Amino acid sequence: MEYSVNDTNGILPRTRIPLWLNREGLRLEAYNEVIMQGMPTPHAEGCCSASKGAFTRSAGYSESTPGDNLLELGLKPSHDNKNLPVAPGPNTQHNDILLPGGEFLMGDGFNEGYASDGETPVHPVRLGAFRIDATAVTNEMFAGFIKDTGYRTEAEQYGSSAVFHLLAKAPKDHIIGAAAGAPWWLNVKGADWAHPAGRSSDWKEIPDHPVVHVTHHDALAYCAWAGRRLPTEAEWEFAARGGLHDKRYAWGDDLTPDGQHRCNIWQGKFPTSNSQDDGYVGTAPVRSFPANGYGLYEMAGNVWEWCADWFLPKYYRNSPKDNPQGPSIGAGRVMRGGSYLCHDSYCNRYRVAARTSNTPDSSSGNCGFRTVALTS
Ligand SMILES: [Ca+2]
Ligand SMILES: [Ca+2]
Repeated sequence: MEYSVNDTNGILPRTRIPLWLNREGLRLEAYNEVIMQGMPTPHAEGCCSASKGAFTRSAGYSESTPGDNLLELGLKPSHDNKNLPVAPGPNTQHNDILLPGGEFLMGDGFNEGYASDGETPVHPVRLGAFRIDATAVTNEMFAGFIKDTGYRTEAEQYGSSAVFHLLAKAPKDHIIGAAAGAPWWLNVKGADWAHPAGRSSDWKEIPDHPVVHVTHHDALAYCAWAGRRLPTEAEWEFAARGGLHDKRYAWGDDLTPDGQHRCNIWQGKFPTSNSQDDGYVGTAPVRSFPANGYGLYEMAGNVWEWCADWFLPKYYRNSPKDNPQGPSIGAGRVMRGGSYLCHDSYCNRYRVAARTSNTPDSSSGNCGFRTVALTS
């Protein structure tokens, strides 16, 4: 069934629109005018993901509580995902790695982060042992969850999700808007985990790529089903550092040691020209790049990864030393590692200390997650 932009009002009442959309109306013209005539200067926010009021909200918005879908599954949405009921799926295979824990220095020791991200002060953190996935959760893994539960992701409920403009595979009239201030993000009807680039794409074409278009709520639902949890931000950074101390990246201080790409980010001129020197303009299959010292793949780049914590830029100023769990409140949930859209010129968040966030009901084509075992 085809829809035109004018039909949108007839479609949206049975969908939900993420909270980060606002009411300024559809902006298809933004796509036509800005994409075709040249992009505005990228800034440090819009490259990470489409959120924070990025898209426009259309008429027909229906208020409903994020997490409804969890309740339908019998899974209670929670600010503490460790409290979610354990309901292991029958075929979940998580190839995880036991990390010893211990004390490390968390935060940016190079003063290279964006001040608004709050990567400093560097502070000592002590963790117990934990088991973390070697890779991000893949499309095939997530499909097992969907098949077993019938869960509908929030992007499926909303009816659309954010796709980077060079990647969209959808009828033109599925492009229902572009993000204000970051028009390289298109709001694509029919984009969801199973259709990562839009309706004309299918996860089965890329089963070993990380799942994307999953909200924080969706990630928690998966974890509850799999009998696992999201890593805390501190666990994520400990894992990303791979046993190295005071290093910029998961493998050392040089972005491309010996001229070799160690992660999937952006080469070229963002957001219009990607030379794909690292081999990929969008997501890469997991295990495409060398593992870090702990045997963990793509901690940098490829897709952002949700963490359990709420995000507050000032959190490091007085966070506890032992096993910090994040602040009790925040505007969004922490995301770590950067994505295929990162480039040093505007978003160097593929460093191990880099952090950003998104609202827990936001989804995009460059954010997924990996999980941690409930017991080590
Ligand atoms: Ca790339
Ligand atoms: Ca990653």
